Amino acid sequence: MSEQRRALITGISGQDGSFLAEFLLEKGYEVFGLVRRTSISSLERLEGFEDQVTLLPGDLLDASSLMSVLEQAQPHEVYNLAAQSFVPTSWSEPVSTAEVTALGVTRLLEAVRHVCPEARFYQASTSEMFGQAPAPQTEQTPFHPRSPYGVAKVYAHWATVNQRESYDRFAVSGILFNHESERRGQEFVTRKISRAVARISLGLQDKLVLGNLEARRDWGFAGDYVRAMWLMLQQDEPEDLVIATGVTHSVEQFCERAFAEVNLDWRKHVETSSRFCRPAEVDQLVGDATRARELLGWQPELSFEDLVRRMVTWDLHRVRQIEEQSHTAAPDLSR
Ligand code: NAP
Ligand code: F7E
Repeated sequence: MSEQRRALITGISGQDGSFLAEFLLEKGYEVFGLVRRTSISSLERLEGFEDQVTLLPGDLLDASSLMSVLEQAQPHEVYNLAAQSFVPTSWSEPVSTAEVTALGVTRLLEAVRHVCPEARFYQASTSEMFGQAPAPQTEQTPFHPRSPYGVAKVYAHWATVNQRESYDRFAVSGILFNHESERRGQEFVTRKISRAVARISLGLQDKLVLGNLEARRDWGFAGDYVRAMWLMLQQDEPEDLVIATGVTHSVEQFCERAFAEVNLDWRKHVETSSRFCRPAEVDQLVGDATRARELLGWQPELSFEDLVRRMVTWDLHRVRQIEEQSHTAAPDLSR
């Protein structure tokens, strides 16, 4: 019988980490996750399968913790999904973003090289590296990042390529376009909209304030994208690939579709404020994932319309649940 495959996921508590962990468990992997210490648990997204993964304490800021985690897990595959991933925060905290999202990758690459050099390495690169570059963007499109986050990711991307070229290692970078789900952080625009739509339709709020409604993104479903990450590490030769749907929509179109799910007119509820606009914007992203389709046989399964429906449906359910709990909570009679 062949040895059970072991995978280490950094960023396991995030949106993608949770989907990837579930995916790898279904494939029969032993899954390890690097988690940093937080004052309140950040493991909500692992609900239902937390006991099936081994969580190990560590931080991309701390090289010795990375060595220790790798020694314990002895992984065949390392998926580096950890990052400061919210673009606006990268302007308010550019140095800490670079420490985690850029230098953190060098710390991890070096730790893997010393502890388990045979492990295959996946780096979570992003369409934000293309920034201002004309669409559609392919593997050949030159990078022109528009935020400290994008700049940090370009460093991390080249650090990964350089390890492959310097040490003949299996290290790849997946250039993933925006992917969303009901597990998306609430500050990202899609989730901000789906949650507000649920609350507005249940009479809990009236307005949703957004920034630039004209920005266009190539939005896919996170569950489809983690499959591509895994496929990239199963190839004979390492290759960096663009993963995208090839379809782009504006923030306004996302609003229109999401409000339509609950039969509301988005124009009556959405306002804009410069508070949510960025010092430099990425106007339009559309990925061309032809190479991934050819090489991996990968293509997205969930359409834009189904993604919006899925997110709004889940938020309606969740908001109702929270409301019910707050009404049925037993009164505190102890004082
Ligand atoms: P996410 O939900 O923001 O998750 C980020 C993860 O990184 C969390 O688990 C977070 O842990 C962890 N983390 C942050 N700082 C860390 C540190 N110093 N040490 C260890 N862990 C740390 O992001 P996501 O949407 O799942 O994205 C996963 C990766 O793909 C990120 O690298 C992101 O930049 C990249 N990416 C995302 C997209 C997208 O559309 N989602 C597209 C392209 C690339 P806590 O729970 O403790 O905060
Ligand atoms: O913004 C516009 C905003 O924050 C999308 C991360 O996962 O994907 C994500 O980065 C667009 C931008 O995602 C609001 O200006 C308008 O044009 O949801 P977002 P992002 O910046 O594209 C990439 C691929 C990553 O790698 C990142 O880690 O929506 N927008 N009004 C708004 N955005 C937000 N957050 N909030 C607004 O009110």
